[in-house]
Amino acid sequence: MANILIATGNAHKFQEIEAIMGKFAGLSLNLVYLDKSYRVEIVEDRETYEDNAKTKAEGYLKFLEENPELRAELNLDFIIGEDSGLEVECLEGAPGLFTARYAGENASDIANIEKLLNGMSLKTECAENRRAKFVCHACLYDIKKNSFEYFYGELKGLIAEEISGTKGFGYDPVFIVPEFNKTAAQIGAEEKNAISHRAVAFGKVAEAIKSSQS
Ligand code: ITT
Repeated sequence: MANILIATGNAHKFQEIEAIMGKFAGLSLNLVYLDKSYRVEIVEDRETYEDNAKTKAEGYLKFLEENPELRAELNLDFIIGEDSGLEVECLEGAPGLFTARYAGENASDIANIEKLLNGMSLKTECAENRRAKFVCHACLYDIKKNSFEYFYGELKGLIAEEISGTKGFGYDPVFIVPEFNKTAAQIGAEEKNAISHRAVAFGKVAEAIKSSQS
């Protein structure tokens, strides 16, 4: 059994990662989530997704070093940081690294979506090209080896002109998944978790953990 802390404060991400890794054959995992009540402070100010993902893993490690009882109780083997984002072609890759805070620090999902749709409606290129992708970078910190490894996944799609669907989180209500011709908020969690950027990256993480155990 591997004990793994997912270094995120986003409960939706954690649920998806749990569903994705939980289904991985031949792996026995205990995934841990520290909700917002733990108040782990992370400053996400790096210039790449990889560095931000590493910063999250290191930030949670530091938090556990300051809380030795919790650290002993969790008895972790790995800490995984994840940084993800949305890149829209006609906006030259924006919102990119700023995806979570596109409409400002602590912006709601709906405020971020509105900023995106308004920005796209003002750009002529966006009338013809609504291609976009979700990207996911995971940083696997192996506590015993004191090593960091990086894994990547992406999901290509299109930005809808309006919101549809109530499932998922973040930009899902405007992200059309071509395979289903529906937004990621209209398809079920099971469908999303089979093909998403997070599913691809965390499938690779699961493979790496599996091979480190054998
Ligand atoms: P942590 O840093 O605590 O993990 P966060 O939500 O701030 O949580 P990120 O910094 O990685 O995470 O921001 C990624 C943002 O990209 C996220 O808040 C969503 O708005 C968006 N996003 C990422 N994956 C998504 C998905 O599967 N569906 C919809 N939006 C997604």
